[in-house]
Amino acid sequence: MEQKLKELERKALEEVRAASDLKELNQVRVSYLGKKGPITEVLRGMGKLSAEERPKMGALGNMIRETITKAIENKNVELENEAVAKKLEAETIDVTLPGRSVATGNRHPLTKIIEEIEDLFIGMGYKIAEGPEVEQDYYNFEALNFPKGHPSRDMQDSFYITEEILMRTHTSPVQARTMKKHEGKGPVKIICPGKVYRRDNDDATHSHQFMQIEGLVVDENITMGDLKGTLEVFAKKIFGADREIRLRPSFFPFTEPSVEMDISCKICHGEGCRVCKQTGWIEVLGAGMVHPNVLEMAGFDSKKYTGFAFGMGPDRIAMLKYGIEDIRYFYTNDIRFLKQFAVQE
Ligand code: 2U9
Repeated sequence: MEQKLKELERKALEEVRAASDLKELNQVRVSYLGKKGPITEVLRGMGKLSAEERPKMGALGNMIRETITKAIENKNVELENEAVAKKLEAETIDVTLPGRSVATGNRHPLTKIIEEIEDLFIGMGYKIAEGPEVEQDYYNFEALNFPKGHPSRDMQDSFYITEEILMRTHTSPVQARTMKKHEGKGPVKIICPGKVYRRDNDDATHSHQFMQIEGLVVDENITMGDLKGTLEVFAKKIFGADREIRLRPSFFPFTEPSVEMDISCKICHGEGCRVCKQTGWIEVLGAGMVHPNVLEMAGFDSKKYTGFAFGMGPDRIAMLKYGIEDIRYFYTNDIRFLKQFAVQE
């Protein structure tokens, strides 16, 4: 019996040593120390032993059980430590690795240019005014000195909803509405950005929907000098301090006199080159003194009040500033085009 017990001890200790994880170790514990295990089985035969041998074998059995229990406990600690070490190793984080960059978007080039222009005029005391894109014929044309049936209407064909309702062809109706709200009292000093619509065939320089920013100042003693000074500040801020401006006579129904503003060509500085079509100048915007008819229709006394107005297309401004060749790039949302404006965000 002694031999059988010692043999069991040897085998059990060997199996404990060989256990590679906690599950296997538990199996060893159950198979050797359980109630139906081989040690109990061997000790059951003690009845056949002499009275002298019996307590000896009982004590040996208990000692072996204890030895195996201790060995299992030690192995348990060893395996647990191993498992923790393995887990720690697997989960090690290299804090020196560079982080993954978060993909961010950027403002649309038109939004950028519009916000830049807005900031400039806000700095000069202007307020931003907005209005509906679906507009009444009255505010889009009539109030701006385009009478019904007048040839001046031919310059701006629109998309009509009904005979009297259309997609606005410019942001000028916002100025007309704002002036009316002032009930004949100045000053009015506003900047009106927004989308406008024209019945045009799309090509590199035309789009049936584009952006406009128009400005309007109405007060006593406003002169053409105020207009010229304002436009000069605008041109130098947006295109660079080294650019010159010039005003050429023009015609708009809502202004009299009307002008167009050019800036000196940045490539040839006025000498004449391919970019400026040999003129030395590049056309940027239109402007003028508010027509007395427009002042009167909006409820202002044209003997007491004068005003200036200007209008520009941010699409054209952005094309000139960033050297963009085709207006359609703004509206087709090719990510490769848009991503180029992510700098300085
Ligand atoms: C009111 C009175 C006057 C706004 C003006 C222009 C000249 C002009 C065009 C430039 C290019 C628009 O984007 S574009 O096609 N605009 O040339 N706009 S003066 O004059 C106004 C507006 C409203 C009540």
